[in-house]
Amino acid sequence: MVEGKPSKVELVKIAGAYLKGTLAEEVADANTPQIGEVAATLLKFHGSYQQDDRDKRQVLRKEGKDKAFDFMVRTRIPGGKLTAAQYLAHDELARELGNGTLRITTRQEFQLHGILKRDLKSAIRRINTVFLSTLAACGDVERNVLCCPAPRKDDEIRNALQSDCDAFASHCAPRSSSYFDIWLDGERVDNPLLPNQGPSLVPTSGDDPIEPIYGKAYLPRKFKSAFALPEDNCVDAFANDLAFIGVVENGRLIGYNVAAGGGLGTTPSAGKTFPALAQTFAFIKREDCLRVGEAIIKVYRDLGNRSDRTRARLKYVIHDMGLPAFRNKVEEYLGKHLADPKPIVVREVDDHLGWQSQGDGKLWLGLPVENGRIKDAGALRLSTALRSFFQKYATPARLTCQQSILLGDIAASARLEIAEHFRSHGVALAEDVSQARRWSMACPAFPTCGLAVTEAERALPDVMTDLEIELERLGLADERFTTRMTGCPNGCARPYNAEIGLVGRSATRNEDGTPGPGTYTIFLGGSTVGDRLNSIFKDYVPIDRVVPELLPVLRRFKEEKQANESFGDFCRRVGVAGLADSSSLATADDPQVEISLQT
Ligand code: SRM
Ligand code: SF4
Repeated sequence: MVEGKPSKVELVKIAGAYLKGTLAEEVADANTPQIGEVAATLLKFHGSYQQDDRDKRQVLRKEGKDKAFDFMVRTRIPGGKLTAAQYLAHDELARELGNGTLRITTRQEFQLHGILKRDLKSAIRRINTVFLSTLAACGDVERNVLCCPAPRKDDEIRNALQSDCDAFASHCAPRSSSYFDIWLDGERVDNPLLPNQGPSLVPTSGDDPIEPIYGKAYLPRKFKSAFALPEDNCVDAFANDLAFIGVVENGRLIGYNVAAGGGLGTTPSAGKTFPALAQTFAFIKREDCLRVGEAIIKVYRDLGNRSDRTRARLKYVIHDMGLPAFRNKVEEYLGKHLADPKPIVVREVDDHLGWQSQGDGKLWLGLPVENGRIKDAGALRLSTALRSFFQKYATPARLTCQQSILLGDIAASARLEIAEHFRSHGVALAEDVSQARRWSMACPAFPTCGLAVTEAERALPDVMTDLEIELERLGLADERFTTRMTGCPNGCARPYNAEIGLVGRSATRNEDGTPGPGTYTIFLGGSTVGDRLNSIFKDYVPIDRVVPELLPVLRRFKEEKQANESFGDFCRRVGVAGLADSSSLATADDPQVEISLQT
């Protein structure tokens, strides 16, 4: 354990007496639109962040007014599994209490934005009435547990994977009663996602009677887990603190290779921080999943850095002590030896979009949702289309880690009608979207995220339009590669293992004082399956220069790529230094490249 003065957040957690603090009183106080810093820290564990509208910040400041405070509310949805009623409840909340939009996150959850303090309790309560929960969607605990969401009814392996995910999520949910006391007036909704009150499976002397897994100070920082299959790493397992990679023998899921220590957040100015991918260190049987997961969480609980939050993730524990010593520690907590990992390779990723067979005679439709934002805007009426779809068909759905939605249980006879329904609302189906856009993602950034330095969600669509034009011209429109943009280095859209990562670098301002698009670091050379970090190609690139900077590299890829070589693999083979010379391949008939060579 790293010795040192506990950070402010550690003191808040201890004083908060199991996530209670003065949260209930501050939320109920009708005299202010915001809550204090201490209560806001505890609120995160309950699934909500206090934010303010950053588009309005500058103007309000000039007028001598306070920030326009509101709240983001995140719903925990293990494996992204939803019913139609749960979807419709969120849709209603977004329109009645939020900013009218709903956001699918990179971790299979929903976020509501723009909830006012006076509506916060009602929003959280209403989410619970449809048997979902916001508890532990944020905060220093196990977050939403990811799982391949494909609703294949005839696939025993996926069904087993999804059921292990559900059990793990329930086992790791915090057990204190504060959540129910504050938001549900003490009532415990009969919710399958709420904490399993069973005993600790790996008891340690440090166990707390109320929170046996976490203890009174909870974890040093957030903790993220995922369940994946080698042939389908759609959850981006290696970006997680803990990854269970399914091992299949004779058509049965017999267990998991366990990987630990993934995490992408970094502060470029602090050399001690870095993105890392999870490293595989053991094989476990399926039945040991909860015990091993709990042991790993407890090792982290006890050894994680509680004085410096920038170095508090599990990846730093493993980096500092080494993987073999970490494995020994986990074995010590478990009280038994772990087997070596099986020789399996994570080799593919499926976004599950388009029309697909469920294996029970029905279909699912995987609908791409650009950057996860469900909204009505101009000709796009996605929000209306999804609402009327769920009202009419009442089918279940799944959220993906690529910020999209799978609509399940569709009769083959309804296929044409449903395709027409979405298209008539301006919604593109998977086959209408370019490969480049389909495999792109952006985090929310402005105006909601308090940490954003640049645009992301609002900027990426135009970048993709420019990129699509160039890819078409180069004859590369069918290439599949991942492009991920974030508004700061925290990595919420997982840019550091993408084939093209665009990470917000420095802020700019528009003429009216609102935040401008900013400049970006371009990273190249991650892999499609997410098992490799990328490298910096160019830094401080203004948004309108992103595509011109990429163009010479794409041209060279077109000329020099080897058979079946992906864009990420090509960039890795040539190396960023070699790629930087690619501009010599630019031609004069390329107007964008001319500009880039002139300046
Ligand atoms: Fe994230 C903080 C949004 C996935 C790494 N993330 C935030 C906050 C809460 C900003 C804040 O602290 O004030 C953002 C809220 C913005 C808003 O307005 O909604 C935010 N993160 C998101 C989401 C919504 C992005 C998205 O495009 O979907 C994702 C929500 C996932 C969920 O449902 O739980 C989201 N965040 C991620 C991921 C990707 C993942 O987990 O697969 C990462 C990288 C993996 C990792 O954890 O390292 C990620 N978010 C961070 C970090 C950096 C953590 C670190 O170790 O340094 C922060 C900053 C922090 O925690 O202090 C952060
Ligand atoms: Fe906010 Fe940065 Fe995360 Fe984007 S990457 S949501 S800007 S914290």
